[in-house]
Amino acid sequence: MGTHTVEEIKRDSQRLRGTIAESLLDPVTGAFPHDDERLVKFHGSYLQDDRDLREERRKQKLEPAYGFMIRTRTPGGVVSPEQWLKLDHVATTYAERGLRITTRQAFQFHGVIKRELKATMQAINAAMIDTVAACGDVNRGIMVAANPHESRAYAGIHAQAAALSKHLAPRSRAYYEIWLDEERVAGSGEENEAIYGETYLPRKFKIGFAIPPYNDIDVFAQDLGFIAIIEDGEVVAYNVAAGGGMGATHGDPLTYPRLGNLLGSIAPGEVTAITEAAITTQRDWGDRVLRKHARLKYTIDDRGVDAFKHEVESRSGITFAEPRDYSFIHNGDRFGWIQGENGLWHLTLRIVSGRILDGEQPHLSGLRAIATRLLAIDPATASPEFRMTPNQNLVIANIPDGERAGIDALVAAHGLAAHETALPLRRNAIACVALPTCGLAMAEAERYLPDILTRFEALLARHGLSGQPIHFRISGCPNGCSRPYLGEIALVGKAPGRYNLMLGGDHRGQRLNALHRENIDEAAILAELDQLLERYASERRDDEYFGDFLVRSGVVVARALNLELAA
Ligand code: SRM
Ligand code: SF4
Repeated sequence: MGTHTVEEIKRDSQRLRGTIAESLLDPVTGAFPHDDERLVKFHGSYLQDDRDLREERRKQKLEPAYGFMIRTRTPGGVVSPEQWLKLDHVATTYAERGLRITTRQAFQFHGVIKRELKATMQAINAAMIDTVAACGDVNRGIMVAANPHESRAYAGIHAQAAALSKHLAPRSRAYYEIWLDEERVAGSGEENEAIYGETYLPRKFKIGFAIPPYNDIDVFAQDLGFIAIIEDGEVVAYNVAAGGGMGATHGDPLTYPRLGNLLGSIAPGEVTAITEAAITTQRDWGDRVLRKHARLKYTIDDRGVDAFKHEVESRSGITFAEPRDYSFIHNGDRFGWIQGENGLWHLTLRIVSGRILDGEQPHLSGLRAIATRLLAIDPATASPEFRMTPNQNLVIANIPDGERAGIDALVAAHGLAAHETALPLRRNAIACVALPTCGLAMAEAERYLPDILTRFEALLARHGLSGQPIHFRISGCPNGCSRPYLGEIALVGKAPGRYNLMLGGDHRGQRLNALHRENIDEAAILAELDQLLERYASERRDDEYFGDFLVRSGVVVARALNLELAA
């Protein structure tokens, strides 16, 4: 029997069921058969194996050390203290390597064995969090700026994103039947996938809401990005951008990172209709033959921005207005305590690569202690919550003034104060997961980040640049999960210990960087940067960022956002 294509698997899956329930019961292997492996992604889980152990297991004639990754659907990355404690329990009971905050404000658990997969899904659900559509050819986790300041507008935008996430979730009951033992109700008509149809989307689809002047969500890297226009604390409109994406394949010019195009502005009440129109256009126009070419960015390049915009207008019955004025100042996080307009306080902590473990420092225990303390806050005074940021950091939000000292003490006692001690380079760096779990990794990223940063810091110190907030991003392969093509400096994995050196992104997420040196090792990377930092130290203008300097001085030709409007 030949391998089925993903389109066939989706079509024949009985609304994403396949034979997952049966495969779970097969005691012979820790894996899933091919088709179920594809389908389980729609339920928020990936089959992986520990790549550190692959060779040894092969020699011992054992099957690979299989484990499942599970990703939550948490719009805007918000969880309550109660939910935090339950997710901590899931991590310590079923997973390896703790809790992992992702670049799209979700949690991932790694290394869950097949025998415990169902119990883990149930434990996550007990926290009132599901994993439906966290992966797969559907709308993924919706991002929301982790804005600690604009509290009133933030609350409204978060509620809008959460409602949109629910609206765009598949109607299939497969998740509830397989993982939560819901009875199947035949012919109830509940499962009509009016938005997706029986083969869902050609590829994943990503949505994000930005709140200027911060572009922490990298709105131009989203398939569909909404930029909130706020007046007197209220959202009065959204600018809409479409066709962003990062993924590429080495050596394949058909694939490339791309910044979204600004289509125009809409009223806040028009978000759902515009989103549905964009998604159904991509459903009908997207490439269903070549998966590498199936993201919205390629559909838009193939058909033209104008054609896409007009189709969305015609399907939604909404005409885009001129975009409203906005400006971004940066795409990182603001660390430390910030007071919101509502008088409550928000503390942003630096979490390196989003990995929360009891390792060298007891970070998992520390956040457990903080969550427990937040539970004791009188709900009449505040509703504290955790907010994961798009840069893999963590906001402890909505804290009354009187609680700050207690939280600071817990932060200090558990080694969670890197936001105060780390240099800007280290505070802002992002790494994707890569080895040992990611099956696509060609080189290290998360595990290499601390060391490469130490070497970069030595270079910066040598040139008197230690305080410079240079944005550095590293990915273990060109798929771009850490959004590396927006970094001022980025390393994109090519082979073990070898990377493409990309240079010239900006600080606002509005300019793609460019390939500077291909397939080089650490020594060559450091030598190249040493030279460029020397020039930067002596030739830069006042307050000029490194990426801007590299572009101005012609070291790289980088592509800035095309702000020309579609007709
Ligand atoms: Fe990603 C695939 C991890 C954000 C582009 N991504 C993967 C997989 C599932 C590998 C696989 O297919 O077998 C990785 C699992 C690794 C592991 O062991 O956990 C993976 N992606 C991640 C996360 C966890 C990275 C992180 O360090 O935080 C992020 C989870 C986000 C979430 O919560 O939903 C993550 N991935 C992204 C982003 C960033 C974003 O969305 O803002 C991108 C670039 C934006 C984009 O989509 O264009 C991204 N991931 C990809 C791609 C390339 C897609 C493409 O269009 O070509 C793949 C490969 C694929 O889909 O075939 C991929
Ligand atoms: Fe894996 Fe590549 Fe994504 Fe990194 S960028 S998590 S190596 S798919």
